[in-house]
Amino acid sequence: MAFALSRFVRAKPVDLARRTCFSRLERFDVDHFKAVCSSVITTRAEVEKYNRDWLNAVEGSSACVLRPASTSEVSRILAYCNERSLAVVPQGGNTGLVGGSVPLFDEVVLSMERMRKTISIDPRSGVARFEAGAILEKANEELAEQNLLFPLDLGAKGSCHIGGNISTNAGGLRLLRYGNLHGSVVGLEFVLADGTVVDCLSQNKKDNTGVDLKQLMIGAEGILGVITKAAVHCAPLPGGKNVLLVGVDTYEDCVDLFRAARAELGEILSAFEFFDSRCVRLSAENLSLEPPEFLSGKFGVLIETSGANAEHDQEKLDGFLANAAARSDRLDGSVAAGASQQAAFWAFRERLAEALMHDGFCYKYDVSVPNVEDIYKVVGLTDERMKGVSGIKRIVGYGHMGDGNLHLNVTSAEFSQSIVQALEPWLWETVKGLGGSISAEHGVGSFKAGALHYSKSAEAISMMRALKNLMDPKGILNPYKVLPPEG
Ligand code: FAD
Ligand code: 2HG
Ligand code: ZN
Repeated sequence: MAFALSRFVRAKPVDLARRTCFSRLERFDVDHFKAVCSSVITTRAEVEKYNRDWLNAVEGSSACVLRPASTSEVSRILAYCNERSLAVVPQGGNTGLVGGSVPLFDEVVLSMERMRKTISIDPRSGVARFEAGAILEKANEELAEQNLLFPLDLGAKGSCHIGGNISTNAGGLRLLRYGNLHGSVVGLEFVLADGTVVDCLSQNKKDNTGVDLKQLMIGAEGILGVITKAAVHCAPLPGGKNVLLVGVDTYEDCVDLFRAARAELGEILSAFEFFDSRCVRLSAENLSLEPPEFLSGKFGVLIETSGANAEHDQEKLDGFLANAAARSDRLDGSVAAGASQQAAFWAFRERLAEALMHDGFCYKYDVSVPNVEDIYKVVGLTDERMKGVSGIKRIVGYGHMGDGNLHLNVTSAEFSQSIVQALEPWLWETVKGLGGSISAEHGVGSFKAGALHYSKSAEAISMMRALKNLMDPKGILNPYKVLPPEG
């Protein structure tokens, strides 16, 4: 079956060629899939959405989507693909932002969307088990009925899968409170490229029996195996929540506020997010979100507290606000009155990714630096760098301040290779110079595979390659992603 050229070439370097070691899909392959998998899609119109990523930056030309309903179906599919050397892209909710969840050429798509059950919730231990395709938001609603909370929240919650979250080691809006998934995932079941099912689905919070294999799968972006089930240690559902939105003049003011919030709000601080004044304008222009007066022309800071005792939290928050007012008269903001205003405040931060897409094309960068003071430097340096580059609509910066994580976004009406060339590898070098990482939380995917060496040593990359060869010797799982091309 011939494959068409991608319409969107952002992620695919012009010189990236389809690997000739992979077989092309034949009619008899589809017939075999129909015998081992309960849902096989091959009609062009239906396959289309699985070929295109959320950013509209990459479009593959797969002719076949497999939607297994059980681990044994996944196992039989992979055993066959391995035998036939057919390349496979595992796909969750397809909300990934690094061109990792869609084919680049004609890879078969293995969508986990029909494996979406909550298997069990244990309200005593807080451990819940899910199939990999469980949707984050839906899982959280079921957990809330048992007074539990999934230890991850992000803007894509309505579509992303728990298996996708784990495969990208997603960070999200409350990492500073609940830590990352390497800590809260207690067990996984996964399937290797040759169809072997590896059962590490422990429900124990502590389990030091040998090498912790599940950790290899967390953040592996589908290159080492397919996650089919997960056991996650969930947090108690907080009894009360406060959301505070503040406008400040400078980035340094954001840092000062962050330091004070950490010290004075302590264990009840559940989010500390910042966004620059350009983001406020972006939300107004592209989403018609009318900003409160105190955000106009300012950096926005969103602070969330949550805890078991609403009265105690309120007391702490009042103390923090009184101290903040005494320290600075340049601070203005508001505490949300009730759930609907809390959601409205969150929208200024949570809907930025969506807002950017209305500009046309979005060049999305997700970097981290060790020192919180340095986060916004990257935006200033980018402004300088991009002066004179034509076609740019806007450059904005926002992120998860508590995690040293900047989301730097540049937009233009249409994709432009010269904008990419002005940004890369310059940005990777800049971030490396600050001691940071070229991917804080979105992963590497196909966008950053060639830049991995900016954040990982040659020895580390060769160990990653050795693991890949061990777990997927024919390289059929998510080829062209994460690892740089050999040589
Ligand atoms: P997909 O996009 O389908 O896949 C992502 C990667 O995981 C791919 O490489 C895929 O091959 C692999 N994969 C998926 N499922 C499996 C599986 N079962 N087994 C093996 N490999 C698999 N990320 C953050 O870290 N923090 C945020 O705050 C955040 N906010 C976001 C907000 C929006 C609006 C959007 C669109 C994205 C956001 N993201 C964020 C990106 C984030 O990576 C994803 O939203 C999410 O974690 C991916 O889940 P998914 O199910 O959509 O996976
Ligand atoms: C967020 O924090 C997501 O909102 C998306 O990680 C980041 O849009 C982005 O760049
Ligand atoms: Zn983020």
